Amino acid sequence: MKLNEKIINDFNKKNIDPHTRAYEFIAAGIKDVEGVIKKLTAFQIAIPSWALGTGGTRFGRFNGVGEPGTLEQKIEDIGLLHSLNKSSGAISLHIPWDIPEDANAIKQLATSYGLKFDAMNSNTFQDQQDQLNSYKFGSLQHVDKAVRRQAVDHNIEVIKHGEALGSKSLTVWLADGSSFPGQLNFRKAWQNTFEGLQEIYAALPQDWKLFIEYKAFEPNFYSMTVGDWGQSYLYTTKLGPKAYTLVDLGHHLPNANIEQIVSLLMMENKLAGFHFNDSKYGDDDLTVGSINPYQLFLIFNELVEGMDLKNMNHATDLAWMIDASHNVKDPLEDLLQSIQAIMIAYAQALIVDRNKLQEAQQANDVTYAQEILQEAYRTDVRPLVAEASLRAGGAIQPLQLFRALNVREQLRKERGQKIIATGL
Ligand SMILES: [Mn+2]
Repeated sequence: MKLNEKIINDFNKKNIDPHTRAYEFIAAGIKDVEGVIKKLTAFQIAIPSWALGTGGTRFGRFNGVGEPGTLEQKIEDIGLLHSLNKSSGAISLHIPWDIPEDANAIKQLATSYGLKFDAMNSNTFQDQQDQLNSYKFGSLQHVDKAVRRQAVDHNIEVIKHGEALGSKSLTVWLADGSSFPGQLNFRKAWQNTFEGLQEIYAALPQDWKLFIEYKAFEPNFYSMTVGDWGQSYLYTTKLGPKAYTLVDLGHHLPNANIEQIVSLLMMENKLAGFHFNDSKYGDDDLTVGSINPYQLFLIFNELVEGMDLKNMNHATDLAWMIDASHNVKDPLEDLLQSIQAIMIAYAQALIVDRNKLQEAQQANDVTYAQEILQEAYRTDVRPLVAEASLRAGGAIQPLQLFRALNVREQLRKERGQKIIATGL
């Protein structure tokens, strides 16, 4: 399903008056509102191919309807999201779930929707059909060299698929670890993993980056071989300048200070970027901003401060992606909500008065420092996000338009009731 400009323009025309009133009200109080809008317009968040279908839990999965059954349909869905909000102009693929039969045709299709290929993702956490060796006891960490070889070769194959599509990075997330004390020699597991990562790193094209994602627990429950940012940082530092640490918001132990982690990784030029989601208890993969929007704002506050300090391009110098799972909501509606939440947190971070914050910090004025952050956080910046979308050709209210057009019903008619998208 493709939206034409007229549908979006008609919708915007109908809703323009209240928007203009709200926008002018907030714009009057912001120093460089045009600069803020420009940055919001440039900011793009990649959608992973596996987030377009209904996710499951280990207890069950309740099918959605009209889900994308092919890579082409996944691209079509992200194209639809992008036409609605103009902020989701990239797709992140997962191998082997998304192996393109004809890379050029897939590339052309994505370009026709204005989409780029973000990081490629390898999969050594499941066994595929006809796979020679099992990953039951890990992949790169495995005690058996043949399993490690297979995992390294798979990652190199993923790089090749990515090269054909114009991707520039590989994300490695390992489920490796142990579930019981005594199961694993930690040092040997670390060394084996490092050796594998070195081989993968050596296979990177000149202009590629390697992202090492960490996770505190699950599927292994006693130890994870890349369990926290320290372990990831150890790998990425030893590997070299093309290796970076990737932060997934749901991959920490409860109450971890993620904004501090982000700040320090940026200080060391080792932050790859983000997998956005939200959580209350663990790796819940909930809609971004649905549980803890203040944390999301504080993270963006550190990101903006750190990126500006290093003269980085907010939109392109770090990798931005959603990594969520949708068990009870329509995946596309959920993604629209997530993107909106990210844009809101980013806009709030952009309007923090950094000079005043620095003054307050230098003066040990704790109350005022806190006030400055909360002033930005408590500002309703939704009209700024809507204005950015409007100027880029998107909808003022993407979710409302999605509903008004009855998109899911259209997709059900086109694709059918029981298509199961590949993914988790
Ligand atoms: Mn992730």
